[in-house]
Amino acid sequence: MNITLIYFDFPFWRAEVSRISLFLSNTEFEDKRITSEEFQRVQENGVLDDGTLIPFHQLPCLKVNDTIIAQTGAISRFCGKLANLYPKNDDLIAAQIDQFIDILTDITTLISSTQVENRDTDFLKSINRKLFILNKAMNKNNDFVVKDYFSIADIAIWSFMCWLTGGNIASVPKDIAKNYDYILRLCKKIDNKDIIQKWVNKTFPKKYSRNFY
Ligand SMILES: N[C@@H](CCC(=O)N[C@@H](CS)C(=O)NCC(=O)O)C(=O)O
Repeated sequence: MNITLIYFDFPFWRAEVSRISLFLSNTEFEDKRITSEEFQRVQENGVLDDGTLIPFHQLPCLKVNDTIIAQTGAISRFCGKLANLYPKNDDLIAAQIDQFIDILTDITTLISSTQVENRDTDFLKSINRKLFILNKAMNKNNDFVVKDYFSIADIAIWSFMCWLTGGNIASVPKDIAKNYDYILRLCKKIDNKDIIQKWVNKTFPKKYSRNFY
């Protein structure tokens, strides 16, 4: 299989879940990172400068041989299966994993759809409400969010929280996770995995801080 993951040169969860799945599964892939200038053209025309079709004019996109796949969830599930981070034959586990990917999408949309100048205390309250709900929905007794199944949902939550606590989102304080025990516990666990450390050392920008501790 010839695989190319297309996104920006930034460790955002929408792409990281799939990049890490491919890395963890030892699947060779091209980690194609485009500039914001090229992305402006993609938004307009739906093609990369090299002619690759970007069907919904959005990123991430995955190219597998001659087939292009769009949408974070679809791409994550495909790559997750290659890494045994998503089940091939267990619909119930799969659905439980999906629900966590989907709530991260909801929170991401909540943030990205709010203009920086409109981020007041209600904005922060609504983010905290979502984190409170996510924390409450997490499994208290098991190692990972879905029972003992290490999955793309764990990597997605960790990566999402890297972004959320990184100090780069206007009006979101770095210590926003401090009251959410289960989220923090999971993030520390994922952060301490050798494979994650390897990936972080290999690809993360030096100044990209994570605040789980
Ligand atoms: N529903 C898409 C949303 C992806 C998305 O919003 N990507 C952003 C970059 S992080 C984007 O392409 N924004 C431009 C646009 O939506 O036109 C997914 O789940 O992948």
